[in-house]
Amino acid sequence: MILIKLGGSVITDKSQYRTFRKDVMARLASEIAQSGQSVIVTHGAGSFGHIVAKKFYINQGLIDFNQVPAIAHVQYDVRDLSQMVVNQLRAANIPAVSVAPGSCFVMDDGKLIATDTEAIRALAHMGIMPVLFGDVLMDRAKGFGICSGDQLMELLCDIFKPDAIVFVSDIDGLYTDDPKTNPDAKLIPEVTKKTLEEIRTGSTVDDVTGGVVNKMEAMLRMCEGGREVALVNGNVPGRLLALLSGEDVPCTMARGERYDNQRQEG
Ligand code: IP8
Repeated sequence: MILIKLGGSVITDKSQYRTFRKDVMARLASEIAQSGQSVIVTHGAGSFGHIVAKKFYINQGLIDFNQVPAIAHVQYDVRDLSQMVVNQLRAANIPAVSVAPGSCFVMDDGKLIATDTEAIRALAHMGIMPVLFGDVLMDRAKGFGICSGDQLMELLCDIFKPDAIVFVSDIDGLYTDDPKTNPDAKLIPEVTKKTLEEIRTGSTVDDVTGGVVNKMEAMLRMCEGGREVALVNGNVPGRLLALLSGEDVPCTMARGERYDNQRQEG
């Protein structure tokens, strides 16, 4: 099974409030369907989440009660986006259902507490793809906070122990510098904990849950046991399908140590 996160920067226009990139989502859904792989999709919030969340500093937790209507506002918008995502998956003949993390999980000081995952497991067992997404969650310590799609990927990784993980983004992978501002920036094909420490890059648009480096850190945590975790460009038609089909494509691959290597070294 392969876990895929569709980044908000691919499925929405992050600079325009509530702009769904329907054609891109339809193409990605069809690439997933054509691959024939068993897949679970999670998605980011893009301009359905980050713009209002930033305006009302929702990731800082409860500061004043003017934030409260904004919580409901963001939750409404990201649920709307998720229905649009699911619509395109279903149009590609993938039985999928949106599962709102803010309605079934809480956080504790920013840490996701997902005690009851039975429904998610049962859906997948039944052949229905549970589609989770970046959302506003209630937080035991801070009142509320933001749970990113990347945090949910780590949860799903624990639940489903996937064979591989793919992060679909709007760039070819991790670069030595920001490729949007530095034409000499070079794509890094493989990243380890060590190479990541040497890299400094950032997102060019406002993002309340961090940029590429944060994503890479999450990816490195998930490649335990030798699992491959890829960051690939979803804006290039056919690239996701090629990756899922085992072809060599431009991307950044995070590779962890295999347990057997670790044992040999130890
Ligand atoms: O787009 C953020 O999720 P992400 C969720 O995966 C909100 O970082 C509500 C901004």
